Amino acid sequence: MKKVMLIVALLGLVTLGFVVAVKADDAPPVPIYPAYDVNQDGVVEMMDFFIMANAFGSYPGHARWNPAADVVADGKIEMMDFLVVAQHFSEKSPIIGYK
Ligand SMILES: [Ca+2]
Repeated sequence: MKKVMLIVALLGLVTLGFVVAVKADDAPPVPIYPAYDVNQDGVVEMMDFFIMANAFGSYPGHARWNPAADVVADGKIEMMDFLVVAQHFSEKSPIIGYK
């Protein structure tokens, strides 16, 4: 009887180890922030403006095009994108979903 209990206990540990190993491989969910948090880091700050400035005046296919900087999603990086980011400057971004 002790052998059976030992085998059951070992099988349980192996199963538990397998479950823990599978869970450890799961990547944590990545939060999604509003488009005005251009670099998606949870806060609207100067780095978002730097990214937008680098893409300013661009459009899809342009060498400096960065879709993340197209905050208003109209296919061009212009002042309106900056104005939206400016409206939220220094705010913490709310999480709107997960990848
Ligand atoms: Ca940011």
